[in-house]
Amino acid sequence: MKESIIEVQKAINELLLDEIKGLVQACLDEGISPLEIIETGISKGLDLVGEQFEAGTYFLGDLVMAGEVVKEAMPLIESRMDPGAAGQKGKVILATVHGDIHEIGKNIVGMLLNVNGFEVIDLGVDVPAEKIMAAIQETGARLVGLSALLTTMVGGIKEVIDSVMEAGLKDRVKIVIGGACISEKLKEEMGADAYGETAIDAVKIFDGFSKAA
Ligand code: B12
Repeated sequence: MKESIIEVQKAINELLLDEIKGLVQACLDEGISPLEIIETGISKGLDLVGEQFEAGTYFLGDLVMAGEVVKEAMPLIESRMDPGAAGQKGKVILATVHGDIHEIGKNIVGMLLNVNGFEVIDLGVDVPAEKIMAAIQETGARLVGLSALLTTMVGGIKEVIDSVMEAGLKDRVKIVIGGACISEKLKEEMGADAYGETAIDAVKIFDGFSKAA
């Protein structure tokens, strides 16, 4: 792995707010793709932060700071992504489930969907099922992406799926789930239409559904 991308990982792990932009810029100058910076630099750096939190060497304030460090870098990365043909592949409603305020992964998924030609309706974090249902009804979107990182909050996914079923929309609306605590097994248990491990998977899955629609 290139030294410059390891520097990005380290800067996230060490919460270096003032240095992150310069380090990301160095990666871009070396020709490292925005996607590689996200997947290998930023996400891996956040995994290291998570490990320190689990080990008890980092606390909640450090997690907050890690989020801020990533936010500092994202506009620069986003500015280097090829803009897609706006919205032509259809609308995707995105949300982090009720009770969960993790947004970085969802935002990356949204950014990639956007540059790949989807119109993204981002409802934000801690979104209750009713709000997601209302958005489905109002916008006519047939694709929904739900993000969840907290094991204790995955019930929020089931609530959305049950609401879609109750409204008689299960055949029309496809629900794709992802986030660090989600698995293929959980997807089966919840009755979601697909599970994507990464943001790149998310694009492939939504592409498939939009072609089939
Ligand atoms: C940063 C962080 C925070 C920040 C988030 C800041 C922000 N603005 O988002 C803050 C401070 C809010 C936070 C809070 C908490 N956190 Co936290 N957090 C993290 C950390 C370190 C990184 C998360 C992250 O952004 N990862 C990087 C992104 C890119 O990864 P990702 O979200 O998984 O997304 C990728 C894929 O999953 C996928 N994806 C994501 N969404 C979707 C959606 C779809 C549709 C698809 C297809 C794909 C997809 O694509 C993305 C890119 O490839 C993780 C550790 C970790 N390794 O995940 C802990 C972690 C998730 N947090 C954890 C915990 C426990 C908490 C707290 C409960 C701590 C506390 N005691 O209060 C609170 C909960 C607050 C709440 N109600 O939500 C635990 C969760 C354990 C569990 N399984 O339940 C973790 C795993 C840390 C740990 N190892 O213990 N956290």
